[in-house]
Amino acid sequence: MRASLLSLVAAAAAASAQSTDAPVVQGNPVGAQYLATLPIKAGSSLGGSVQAESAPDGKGVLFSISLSGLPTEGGPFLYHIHEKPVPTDGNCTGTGAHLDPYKRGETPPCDATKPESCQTGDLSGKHGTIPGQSFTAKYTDLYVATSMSDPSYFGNLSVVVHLANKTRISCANFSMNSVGAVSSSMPVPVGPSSGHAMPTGTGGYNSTMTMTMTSTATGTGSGHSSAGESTGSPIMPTAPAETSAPANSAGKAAAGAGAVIAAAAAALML
Ligand SMILES: [Cu+2]
Repeated sequence: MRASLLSLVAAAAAASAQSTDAPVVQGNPVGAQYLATLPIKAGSSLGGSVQAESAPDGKGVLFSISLSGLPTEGGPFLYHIHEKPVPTDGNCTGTGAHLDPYKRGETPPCDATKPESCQTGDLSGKHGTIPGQSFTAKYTDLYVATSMSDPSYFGNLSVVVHLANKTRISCANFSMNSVGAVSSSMPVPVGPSSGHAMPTGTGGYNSTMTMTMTSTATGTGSGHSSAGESTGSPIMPTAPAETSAPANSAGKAAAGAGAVIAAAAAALML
């Protein structure tokens, strides 16, 4: 039965590994900002910019798009982050395909109601095409990164504007305005979880450990250890009863073992 449960879990894991969905990008460096400015070519009035900066909570990237002078025909227009920068000759064909680190490919077309399933660089697929000759939009895309180590990083890539028939009518490289600050990871969960486990799991036996910790903690004056002191002290009154009645302590040990099993079971369910 346990084996079948395990194989079920393995099958579920394999299924999710096959998925091409893009993960939500967390931890984008706060304040990171990039800007792509479309060059105005001779004989064309198309211009504008795509500004991108880390969302304030580091989850995804906030885009501010402002374009004007789009053609009177050939829309609705598309725009994407492409997988390569614009070459020095300015030829938009050199930008290659779309940014697509999770390899979902061009087909089927992006379903905007499932943005995680779209090509990461398919901004107009996820957030809407450009209907007219000028366009402004602001939105957060959760699947692109301002962290250089992330496969969805776009800061060294380009944005390309297309006619509806995919013809590339303009392109520009992103340039960095600010690299941003990487927020430090918080080791908070360790404290509370070990604090809970100690009283349940080992009961009275552990109270001596807690007390030793408390006495050294007063010396060093750590704020976190003094929080442990308050959970430790309620156990103290049970300690004398334990030493005076050996039979009782065996019962307690059994109860303690039960608690350990329950805790282990709870851990497995997580
Ligand atoms: Cu494109």
